[in-house]
Amino acid sequence: MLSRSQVDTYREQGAIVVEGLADAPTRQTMTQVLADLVERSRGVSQHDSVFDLEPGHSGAEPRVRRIKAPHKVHPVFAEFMRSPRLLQVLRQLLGEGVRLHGSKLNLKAARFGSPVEWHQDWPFYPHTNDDLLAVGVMLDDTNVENGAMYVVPGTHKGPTYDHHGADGRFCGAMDFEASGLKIADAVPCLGPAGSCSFHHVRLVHGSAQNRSNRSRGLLLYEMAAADAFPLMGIPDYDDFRQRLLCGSETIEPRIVDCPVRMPLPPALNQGSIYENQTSSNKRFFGMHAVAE
Ligand SMILES: O=C(O)CCC(=O)C(=O)O
Repeated sequence: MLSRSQVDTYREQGAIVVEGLADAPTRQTMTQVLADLVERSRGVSQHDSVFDLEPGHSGAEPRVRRIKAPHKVHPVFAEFMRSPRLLQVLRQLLGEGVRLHGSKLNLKAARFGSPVEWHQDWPFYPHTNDDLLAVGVMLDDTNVENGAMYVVPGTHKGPTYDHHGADGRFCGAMDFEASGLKIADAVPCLGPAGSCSFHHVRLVHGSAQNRSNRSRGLLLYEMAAADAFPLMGIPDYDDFRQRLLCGSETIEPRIVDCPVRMPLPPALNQGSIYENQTSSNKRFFGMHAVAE
């Protein structure tokens, strides 16, 4: 359960980190499942519905950037998102009804784990109201060296930035330098393994390449208030209903006036944020060679 001051910090700054939400057995199972999946990726040569591959991936040297929709890949990821401890926190931040929008697991492996360029999640999946957030379950001790996610506090109350690059297509990345935001205001979400970050859907965030010798797994669940309906539509209503984690179903969306930019025309490179961002013409973080 969050304290009053943690809830206030989330409302004012748009992000909090809560230590100890995922216990050691859960984390160890997740880490083992992940290692098994990376092993399985030896037989995969292209991005598919489970694997987003790092540049340089091969059967001999498997390099996985992301596991897509991990809650569909292994029960440990589906069980944690329904755990009473997590749901209690989510109810405090989003209200009684909470629905999973999606999940992903960004591996950020030691030495080569890719950066995620600055962005807001909101333009990827705008809804009728902005009571949405992402939970980031830290699978490893997370610090600046192994590629912690940075957030810019307060930006969840500001504009929705242009994520459309130079050619006018959605590219999932904003131009940080043009935004007027200051890098000195960005703060890392740090914590021991098992901590969870909670960041508002409109908060500006991003993370650098992992140039350290330690991995940085971040399991992300995108969560929405049950009365937030996706503006891009509901392709499968049964699936939508099954993703309700707590509270009651409603067909009456709550509509709130917030700045929206639709992810249209769609990104040239579909599949994941990493793929979307390859068409961005501005790189803040970029990839760096790391000496052996
Ligand atoms: O993995 C990270 O550091 C950031 C992830 C993120 O923002 C995303 O995947 O949308």
